[in-house]
Amino acid sequence: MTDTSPFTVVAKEGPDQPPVTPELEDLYRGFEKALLVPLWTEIGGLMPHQPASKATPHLWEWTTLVELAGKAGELVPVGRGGERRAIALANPSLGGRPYATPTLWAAIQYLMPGEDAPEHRHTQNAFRFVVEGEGVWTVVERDPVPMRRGDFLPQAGMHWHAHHNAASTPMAWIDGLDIPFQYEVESQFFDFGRDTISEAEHATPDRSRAERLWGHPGIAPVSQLGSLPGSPLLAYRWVDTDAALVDQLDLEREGFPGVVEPGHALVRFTNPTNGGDVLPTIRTQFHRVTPGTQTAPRRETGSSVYQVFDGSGRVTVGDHAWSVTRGDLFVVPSWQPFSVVSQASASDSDSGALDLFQFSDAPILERLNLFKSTVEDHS
Ligand code: GTQ
Ligand code: FE2
Repeated sequence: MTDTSPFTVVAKEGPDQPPVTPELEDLYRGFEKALLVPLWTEIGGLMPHQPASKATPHLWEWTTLVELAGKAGELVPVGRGGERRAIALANPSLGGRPYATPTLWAAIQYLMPGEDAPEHRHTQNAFRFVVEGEGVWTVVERDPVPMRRGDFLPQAGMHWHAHHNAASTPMAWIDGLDIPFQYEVESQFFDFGRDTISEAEHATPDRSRAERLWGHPGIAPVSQLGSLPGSPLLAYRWVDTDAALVDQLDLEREGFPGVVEPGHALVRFTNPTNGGDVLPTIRTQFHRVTPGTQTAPRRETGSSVYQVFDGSGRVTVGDHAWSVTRGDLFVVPSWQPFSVVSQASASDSDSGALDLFQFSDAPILERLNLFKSTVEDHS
């Protein structure tokens, strides 16, 4: 490397490569000085024959996350500046960045009894998903929305939001955001809101105003019609998700279509204004795999993060495999084959099936005509 260049142009060996002469070396040093890289030399993995993700398949156990988040609850206050007691999953091969995948942020967030996370807004699209507990209300555009086990709560970019814990116990949940994607394309804006929300916003209604307006299946408020890029429905409740999955599997038993493959119900959370994904950059889905079922290995461009909501099983991603149980989170990098085996659970609190919450960057890839998926045969 020369004194001025941050990189080295390395001659490649091969029949179609020029002989490495002193003149060629001079040319390459000239490229370095001028900050130029010729395509015919060793650039390294820039145009692979198929996606070769930098991310590694990885599993984070929920028990570990909750234990560490609980300690943070005792030691680290939540307030302006830090903004959130959120602890991000850092993929082991993404250079120490707090990224679960090259595009997706996944974090456990934790609020102690009575605590408030201050109001702010940002271009990053976000959601919350609750695997256990209740007592926190997320306040989006001054609308308090209760959060309970199984609930999915999207919150599109640039909406003001704060959270408060009205219960006498701590609460943990997961956040998914497009932070790494927006960091990469440099599109972020962020504003502080009020340090403390009003007394009225500390209310603890059973349903949000958003649900009263938008939470009726197939029915929309006429004065609000028109396609919105993010879902105006701020909570998708567990009773509804569970009923959709139960019905899909019942229909399969009765011989009617619905399931994505035998023993595997799959539903997507959609935006009631246009039927598309709930967030412009993030797709969210829920899987139920009946005990004994093995899913066919599937590859997709783009990356996913999964959280086990219920049940237990064995997950295979590329050449990694793990036994998983409630709350565990794992990453499926681009184009890595992914399959699960649902195992009958010994725990009484589990329903028996393996329930998986999934989020991915599929809307980005689809919009750019880069989404591709294949299912492999298995027997
Ligand atoms: O709850 O507002 O995990 O702004 C990361 C950034 C949560 C939030 C995160 C955020 C939030
Ligand atoms: Fe936020």
